[in-house]
Amino acid sequence: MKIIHSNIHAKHNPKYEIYDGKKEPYAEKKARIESIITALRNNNFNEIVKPKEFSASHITSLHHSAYFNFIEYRTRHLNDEEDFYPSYFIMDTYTPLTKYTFIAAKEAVDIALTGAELIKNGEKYIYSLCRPPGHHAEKKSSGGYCYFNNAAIAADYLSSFGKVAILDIDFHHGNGTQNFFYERSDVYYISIHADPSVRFPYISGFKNEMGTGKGKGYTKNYPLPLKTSDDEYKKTLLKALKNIDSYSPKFLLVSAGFDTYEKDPIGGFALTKGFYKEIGELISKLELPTLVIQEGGYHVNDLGYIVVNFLQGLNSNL
Ligand code: Q9C
Ligand code: ZN
Repeated sequence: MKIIHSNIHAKHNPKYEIYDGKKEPYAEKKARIESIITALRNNNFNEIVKPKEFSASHITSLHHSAYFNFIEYRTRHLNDEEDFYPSYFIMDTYTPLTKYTFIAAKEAVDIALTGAELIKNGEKYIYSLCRPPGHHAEKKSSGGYCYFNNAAIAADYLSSFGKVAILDIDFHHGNGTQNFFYERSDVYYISIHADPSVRFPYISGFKNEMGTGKGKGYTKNYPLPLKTSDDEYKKTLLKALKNIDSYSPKFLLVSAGFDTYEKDPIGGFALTKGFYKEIGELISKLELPTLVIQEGGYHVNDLGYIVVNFLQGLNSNL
């Protein structure tokens, strides 16, 4: 199984997120990716390859060009140590710009698109190790540590070659991804996440959001209460997998966040380390070409182990 990775992300290194007016240390740290890469190397995942460079038109066919230009040009003139909190094009105060945010966010999109192209060309499983994450990024706003929507851009690319299902298993609802495809039937968005009335993003991910117009019925949300256990989560996952199977997509994209882990510092579910292998196995039963895109997951020490478990579960079907 090929893993798409580069080191550019490490240059994007904000110091703080602002929550309720208070500065807190930035949870979406570069050490997350270092934990994952170390665990992959220690467990014989050795096919780690660099991304190709894709045209920015893949980004601007989903994101507004004024938003894209703003991220590119506004970051150019920042100093090395400067964190800039924009007053435009943002949905929250967790997502500052640094001098290197644009290049890191563009690289994360290239990592996702490189994976998508390999899947299009016949690979069964690819893991795109994106950072910064993407699923909260909307047409014209950043939010929740996300700038460009890696998963949505990859899904849009794949949709030219067949129907795509996106299974979003991050702890938080992927408001950005949902919005991009809310009126489309060629990309089915399905998410399992914490009840948005008590957790970020607060504005979307409720059960009654099911798509509109041509997209009616092609968005599905499974909000779950805090403290959800392995068993309860599994019941919901099985329903979601059944929904995906009935849609008969050509490709599956998994927006893989691991902040559902019981010890995650910003999550709130009770999933245990070992359960991620089973999640991978259950997904592999769909027998679909599957692009795994990295989203959240903030327990730096255990993150690598969790990802390895998940990918081993997915691979168990090969
Ligand atoms: N001070 C992703 O998982 N809320 N984004 C943090 C803690 C922001 C999560 C509050 C959560 C954003 C990709
Ligand atoms: Zn998350």
